[in-house]
Parts: sequence; structure tokens; C-alpha cells
Amino acid sequence: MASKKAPQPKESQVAGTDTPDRANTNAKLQSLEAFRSDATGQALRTNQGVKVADNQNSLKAGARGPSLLEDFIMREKITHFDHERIPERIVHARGAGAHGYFQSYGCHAELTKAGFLQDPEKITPVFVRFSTVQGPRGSGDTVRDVRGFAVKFYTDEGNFDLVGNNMPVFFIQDAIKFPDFVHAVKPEPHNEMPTGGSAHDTFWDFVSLVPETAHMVIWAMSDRAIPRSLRMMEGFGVHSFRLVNAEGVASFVKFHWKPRQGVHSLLWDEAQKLAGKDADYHRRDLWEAIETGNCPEWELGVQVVAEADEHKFEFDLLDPTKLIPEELVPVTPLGKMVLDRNPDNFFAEVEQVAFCPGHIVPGIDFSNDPLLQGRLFSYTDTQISRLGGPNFHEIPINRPIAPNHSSQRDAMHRMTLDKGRAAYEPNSIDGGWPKETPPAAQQGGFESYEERIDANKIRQRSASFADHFSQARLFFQSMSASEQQHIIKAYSFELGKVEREAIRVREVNEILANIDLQLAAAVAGNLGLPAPKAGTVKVKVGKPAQSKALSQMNHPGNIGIKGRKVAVLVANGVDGASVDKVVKALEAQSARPMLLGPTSAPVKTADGRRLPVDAAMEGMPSVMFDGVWVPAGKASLEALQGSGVARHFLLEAYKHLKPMGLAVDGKLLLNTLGLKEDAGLLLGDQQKVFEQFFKAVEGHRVWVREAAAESVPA
Ligand code: HDD
Repeated sequence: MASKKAPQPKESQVAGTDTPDRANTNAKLQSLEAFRSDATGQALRTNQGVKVADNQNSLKAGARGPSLLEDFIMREKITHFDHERIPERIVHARGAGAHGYFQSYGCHAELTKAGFLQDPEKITPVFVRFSTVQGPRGSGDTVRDVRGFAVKFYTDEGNFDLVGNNMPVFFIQDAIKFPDFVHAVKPEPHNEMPTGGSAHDTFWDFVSLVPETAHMVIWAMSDRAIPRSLRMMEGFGVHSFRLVNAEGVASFVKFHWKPRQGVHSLLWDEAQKLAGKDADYHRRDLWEAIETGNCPEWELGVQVVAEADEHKFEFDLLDPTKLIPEELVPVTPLGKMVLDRNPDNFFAEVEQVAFCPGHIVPGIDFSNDPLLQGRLFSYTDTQISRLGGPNFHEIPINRPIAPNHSSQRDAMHRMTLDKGRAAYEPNSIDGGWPKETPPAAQQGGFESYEERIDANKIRQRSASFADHFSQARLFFQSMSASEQQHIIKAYSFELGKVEREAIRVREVNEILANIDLQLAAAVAGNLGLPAPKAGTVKVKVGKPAQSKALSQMNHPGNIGIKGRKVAVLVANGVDGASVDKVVKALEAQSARPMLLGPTSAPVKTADGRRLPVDAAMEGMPSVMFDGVWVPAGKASLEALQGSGVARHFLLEAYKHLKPMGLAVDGKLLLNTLGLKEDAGLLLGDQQKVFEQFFKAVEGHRVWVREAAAESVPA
């Protein structure tokens, strides 16, 4: 299981290092994009370029008479409006996106000839779209669901799309089952419920009947399915792909994105509340992070397996329901991605972007994973109906920066004006152009990896795909105690919503019991079912028995509290100096303090200063923050103590295990709330206390508080 060693990053290239001329590159890129329209200082015109004199009144026969059909200005406007919507994506309809760039850490020529992985000086533009899977375009961001993590690399050899998820495995093994799976998870057909969730009969009916789903379902029941932020998710290419070098030597690879922000999640109660309090929570978080200069970064890495080692694992590398434990093959870092520019227009960019796993460049190739093979067909096909024809590659966000001359012509919405007479190849009329390019490395023609296949044509699943439970067990047994409890609660919640008892029983006895008997017993107990005594199949004991990389607790990130949001609760009579001190300390860490008052009106400090606030506490509840601070000031503390909204804010933050800090005279407030100090509930505003608070915010949750928080009614 040798993994090839790719060059390690030099200090100056590691993620987080600023690229000084990035602003110039961005400006240059945008100036090349003639399709970005800025109407500042421009006259209002029709689509045909005619200046409009009156955009308030339609043309009528008399001021009180009927409208006239000849009003081409109104007709053009309304016709366009009538056709403004396009079909949403079949899956992954709800999404948010951003522009950025990828930079290789070094030259990875030993692994691949792909140009964007050869030169650390080269900046490759990227566009990323994150998404949920189940819900429609307008559904909430924080529902329990898999998140899409799709990256389009605009390389100078063509576009490469890495269309992955925030989980390293998938529900099914063969693409022919995808429509069944999606029909089962989507809202039920008779009443179109539930929106954005899998807690319903058809989903659990399907997954309890199809054991290959067991591994992915346990990921979906884990905290990974309710990320704190799109910035705080890992990404995975899922399938085994191939990297091919200039000598034609291929290796299997699994792609990984590791966030510098750490991997963090919401709590279930928090996620549910956020879906109502701010349905745009994730897209807003990404947008604001970029606008405030907290540009998220990920490291792209690969697990590399030599072709000769393909069969050395206990599982099949072609089976997309399996991951390669990082203990067996570590992740080799290749480069970093930074997202530093928000879209100008959501529809034109985020909605119209079209990804396809089949978009690869020389140096990258597919494996025979039967799920991947089906995907190669599905994506282009779906764009044809979603984006109205086969010319979707001409929509600005999808255009490669590499030239793309071909003999393809016409079809709906063709935008290129192809010159010349010969739309065929070979031709002599147009000098034979455009011509093929030989595949040799220097010339760059795409050449498929030559793989010997000698087989019977057959509809069959390989026997090497038969083990469905050992990695689900590995996942459960690699979790911390808290994470295991969350998984138990998630299964109990979801199955508790299933109306048919037979489905609950089947999931507990035939799926969970094969994963882990304690998990099955705990869920059975919560559903009032007898605990199964044994599984229904013999499960292989896999190696390793635990994998540290699977637990989020082992991905704390390495940027401190940069970009984390802290609520600072103030009311009239607050001690102005105490507010300034905490705000300054947080800003010095590049965190985002926000002052919340009883209303949106400014408050008066004890020394009479007018202190503007960012929002009212009711408008920005605790679920929107990573931590809470209460500055000193007797009158302010008394006001908070007397306010139901403020008390609820603090109790809820405590219940959600948020780091909290109060200046010393906040003790009384704590006592009234019945809360006790702990590793993340701190009193005092000396630098030492601030530092403890920052550490707690960096750790994201005060896990030691979990038992005490159970009884808090928020
Ligand atoms: Fe898919 C969209 C990820 C299996 C068919 N998929 C879509 C998107 C992501 C994924 C991130 C949204 C892209 C965007 O933001 O526009 N899909 C995956 C992953 C899979 C997977 C990681 C398994 C490893 N998908 C899969 C299969 C099929 C599809 C097996 C069909 C056989 N997926 C589609 C699609 C979508 C799509 C219907 C809907 C919209 C689109 O493609 O552009 O073609």
C-alpha cells in the first residue's frame, strides 16, 4: 500500500500565506470578463438598445383607457419576466457559491502531468458551489443533510470539476440505484413533505431495505450532516480517481479538502432553530466571511495508491461506500484553495454553474467505480434540460479560460459566432483547423489511461462490494462519547418520525444491530422496541478498529478564532470601558464582536456615552453566535437580568455549550440563571480570562458541560 510521496509545502506556500498580487489578479480576471455588466451611469434601454423615456406607465388609449398591444417596451419587459425561472437542480437545488483560486504547493509531476499541479507560482481560478441535497431552492440551510462541495478549476488546459460532498462515501454502489434513492429521500409525492429532511417513511423504508446505504446513513446521522459553517466542512471526491504522469504511470487517488477553519458542527436543537430564525444562515456566513476578509481556505490532498496495490485492501477501491482509513494511507497535501470573492449575481453564477464529474484535464482520469461511471452521463444530461440545451458551456460561469474551438455548431442559445465554412474534421477548406493535438506531455492532447479490460458483458455486483457494515462500525467506534450520543439521538429522532413500525424494526434489527449492538440497543430503547441480541450477518472485523481522522474532535483547525462571531450583550448603564476592552481583545484575534442591545436603538453607557448597537437581541438570537460576552455595568446587568429575551439568550447559549464570559459583577446574573462556572463559562475581564475564552471559542463547544446543560430548558 505504498503511497507515493509528493513534494511537501514550503513554508511560504502553506495555506494562509497571503498572495500579495491577488487583488491585481482578481482585477485582471474581471477586466477580461466583458460579460459582467455594470449599469452605473448608464441609460435604461430595451434589449434592442432603445433608450426608455417612461418606465412607469404602459401605453394606453387615453389615460383611463385600455393598454395597447403595440407597447413593445411593456411586452418585452413582461415576456422576459414570464420566463425568469429555470428548473431547479433535481438534487442539490439549494446552494451558495464563491470565487477563489487554487495554488499548488510544488511540482507534483511524479504523480500527474496536470498543468495546475506543476508550478507553485501558477494561480488557477476556481468557483465553488456548496449545497444541500434534499430540499428545494428555497429550503433552510441548516437541515440535517449531506452537503455538496463542488469545485470548478478553470485550468489553462481546460476545466476540471471535482464534484464531491462533505462525506467521503455515498449511499449506493451503482448509479442505476440513484433515481430510487433520490425518490426515497425527496419529499413524499402525495403531500410534498418533509422539506429538507430525511425523517420520513420513504427514506427509512429504502435504506432499511438496502444495506449498502448503512455506512453513508451513519455519516448522515452524525454531526457532519449539520455543519456550523460551509467554511468548516471537509470535502471529499468520494470515488477513486486516477492521476497519470507524463510517462503514463497512473495511481489511484482519493481527493480530500481539509479546512483551515477546522471541522465544526451545530447542535441539533440549534440547527432546527436556525432553520427558522435564519434560513440563509450558511450562505450568509460564507458571504460575510468573504466580505470581512476572513477568506476561507482548504488544503487539497490525495490518498495515493499505486496501481499494483489496487487489491491490497479489505475492501474494493471501486466501491464508493468505502473510504480508505487515513491510518492505512495518509493524505498527501498538494496545494491550497482560497475563496476570496463573492459572486456579482447569484442567478448568473451560482444557479447557472454546471458541474460534471466528466470534466477532467490531462493527468486526471476515472476509475471503474460504477457510481462514477453513471455520473459521467447524468450531469451533462441534466444540464441540457436545466439550462435549456447543449450550449451551457457558453454561459459565462461555465466558460473555460482555455480556448475551446470545435466543430460543434448551432443548438439552442448558441452564443459563439463560428467563422469559416468547415464544421467538420478532417477538412481542407479551412486549412484543416481546428486540428487534433498529439497526447505527448508537451502538446497536451487528452489521452485516456490505457487499461486492459477482458470481461464478460454482465449485470452483476462484484462480490468484493458485499461487506456493508464493517466501515459503518469503524465510523461509530471512532467517535467521541458525545458524537456517539448525537448519532444515537439522530437515529432516534428520525426513526421516531417514521409512521410504520415495521420500518423502524427493520432498521434497528437488520441495519443498526450489524453496525453496533450498543447503538442498536440505545435506539431501540428510545423507540420502545426490544434491543436486538445479535446482528443478522457476520461482519468482518476490519483494520484499523478505530480511525482518528473520522472524529471531528481531531480537526480543530489552525487559524484560532479568526472570523468567529461573538455576541456582546449591552443595555443602558453598561460600562463603556468594559465594552471597549472586550471588543478590542476580540478584534485583535480577528474575531467578529457584535453589540446586541434590548432594541436596535443605541444604548447609553454609565458615563453617558451613546453606544450604537449592531442589532437587537431578539433579532439576532444566540444560535447565530459562536460565543457570548457580558461586559460590566450594574444598571446594564440588572436590565439584562430583568429581560426575558436576555435571560433566554444566555440560557440558550449555555444549553448549546457556547463559550460564555461575564465581567466579574456578572456573578449575580449567573446565580439568577442558576448557571455555574465551568471551563467555558468564565468570570472576569483580565487578559488571562480573555485568553481562556478565546481558547474555548476555538474549541467551539464546551463539551464538559453537556451533562449539566441537559436539564436547562431553552
Ligand atoms: Fe450528484 C448534482 C455530488 C452521485 C446525479 N451531485 C450534484 C451536486 C453535487 C453532487 C455536489 C451539485 C453540483 C452543483 O453544485 O451544481 N453526486 C455527488 C456525489 C455523488 C453523486 C459526491 C456520489 C459520490 N449524482 C450522483 C449519481 C447521479 C448524480 C450517482 C446519477 C446517476 N447529481 C446528479 C445530477 C445533478 C447532481 C442529477 C443535479 C444537478 C446537477 O447534477 O447539475 O445530475
